[in-house]
Amino acid sequence: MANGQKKTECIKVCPPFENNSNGNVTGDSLFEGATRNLTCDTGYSPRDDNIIVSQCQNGHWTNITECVKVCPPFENNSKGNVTGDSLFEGATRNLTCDSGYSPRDDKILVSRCQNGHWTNITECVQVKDCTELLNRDSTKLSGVYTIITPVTHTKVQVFCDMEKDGGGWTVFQKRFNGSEDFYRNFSDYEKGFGTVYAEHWLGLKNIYEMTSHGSNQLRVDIVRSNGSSGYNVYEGFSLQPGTNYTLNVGSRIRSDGLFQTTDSFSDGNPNGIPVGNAFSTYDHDVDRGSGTNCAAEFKGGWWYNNCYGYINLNGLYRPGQSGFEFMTYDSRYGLAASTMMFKSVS
Ligand SMILES: [Ca+2]
Repeated sequence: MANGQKKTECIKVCPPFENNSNGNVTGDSLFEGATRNLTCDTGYSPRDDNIIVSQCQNGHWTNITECVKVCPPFENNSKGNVTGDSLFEGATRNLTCDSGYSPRDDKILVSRCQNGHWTNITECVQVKDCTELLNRDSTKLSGVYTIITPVTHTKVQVFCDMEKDGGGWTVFQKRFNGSEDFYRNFSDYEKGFGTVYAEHWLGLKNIYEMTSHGSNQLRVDIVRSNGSSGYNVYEGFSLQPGTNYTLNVGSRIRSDGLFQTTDSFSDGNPNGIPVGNAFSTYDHDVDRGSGTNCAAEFKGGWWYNNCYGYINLNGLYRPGQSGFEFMTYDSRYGLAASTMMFKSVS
């Protein structure tokens, strides 16, 4: 038996393999180099997708992952989109919200599958104004955004000023070059006109809705034809429900660069203050002048009294010219620019 005489050596064998409780490990040999394959039960998947084979090395089994629960199919967010395919441990889901919606918690945009459960992912919620947008994401810049009005849930594009005076301001009137005609009928003033990228009026309906909850500040900025500027900030800004869009404005809380006499919203010429008045246009005369059509006479749409003191911000655009029918705020001289905007403070 010189031929075929074998000399057998003793080698370490691996211990019997412990079956995974939520799956099955196959393979018989316990010798060096033997392998074990992991198959997980339905509803379970390998914790580490890449480790499903174990090998017997020097008497030890190399790591084999355990079977863990797979995550349930992810419920798509109704106001956004959740992307990601795998349901395995460690899989991720990314949330993108539709226009007009924003993550409830701005910091949670990714969910991860852990032990059969998705970690928290935030939901998409409606954003009703620029203040909310900035509150959810303090890095937002000034520009055009889509919001959803809180009453009729209408998608509206707005210009947000995210820098001035703490930011979060929703602009509802902007004039700076006379490109947009502001001598318009009631329907136009109710629904809005112009473009948020340039001169515009946001619309009484939208302003009413967006200021109908909580407390809002009003800020008015003007620039005169000589380049000087000024502003007022008031508390308690809103429009009353109904078709008259009656103006509510509270106390002036900040002001700069304006003539002393020009707190015209509340304590100017008593026959001229706009607070408490309905909104009039030439075809919708609900002002306090019984014998006059203020909007027609002074060429604007406004909360005319009988008819106005100084403020005629939607009057004709004639910078530097003197006249009652011009776009004025603190004098009889036509302004070069104006911005009206509100901010939620509740
Ligand atoms: Ca009248």
